[in-house]
Amino acid sequence: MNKADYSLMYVTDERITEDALFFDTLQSSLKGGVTIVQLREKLLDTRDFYNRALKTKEICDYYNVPLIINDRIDIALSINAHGVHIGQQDLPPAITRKILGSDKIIGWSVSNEEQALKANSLEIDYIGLSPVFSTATKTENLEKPLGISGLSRIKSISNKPIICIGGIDHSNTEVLIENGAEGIAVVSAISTSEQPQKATEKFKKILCRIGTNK
Ligand code: TZP
Ligand code: MG
Repeated sequence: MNKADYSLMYVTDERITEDALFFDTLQSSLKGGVTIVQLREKLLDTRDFYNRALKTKEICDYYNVPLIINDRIDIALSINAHGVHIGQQDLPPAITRKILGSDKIIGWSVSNEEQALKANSLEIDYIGLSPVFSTATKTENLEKPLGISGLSRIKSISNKPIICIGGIDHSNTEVLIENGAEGIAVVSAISTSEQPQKATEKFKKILCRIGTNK
């Protein structure tokens, strides 16, 4: 059972290091209607990550939108986040489930068929399929873009909701949903927009039109 609406995930941009701008952009995405937020911080030390997570949780709670934390199970637990997003190099999903219990959301990054098949028997809530298109936002540990054909291949063998990430913008959202994605996860198309709220609203419109948005 889905623990959240995964249709439009805003993944925060670690390149926004200034707090004021970070929280402004977050609020705009929430006002625009993102359905879930993932706090992804690779550059902050633990205390700064924790402080940012605390405030992010407060803001997401105000908008009644679930918050998940990238990589850091300890930080997710310490702020009572809704869950985590973990990658292939993080703690194994089964261990993560043991630590977090059954109620929390666990998303797991998947880049190929082998990982997708493995995901089928794991207690995870969604797979984060990446990268679907080429992106400049993430450079480390990034496989070749899967494209629509890759999404279709994974969709045909997966029993988990698929959230696509990597290079997603307004022009390629529809084709992902049409080919089986449950949702999209977006960094730069929201965070680098001059008007993040409008950019989010435009995603919502597309999702509503094709019927994935509740
Ligand atoms: N994981 C796979 S691609 C990616 C992450 C975090 C970055 C996606 O960023 P953008 O700007 O939406 O392409
Ligand atoms: Mg990770």
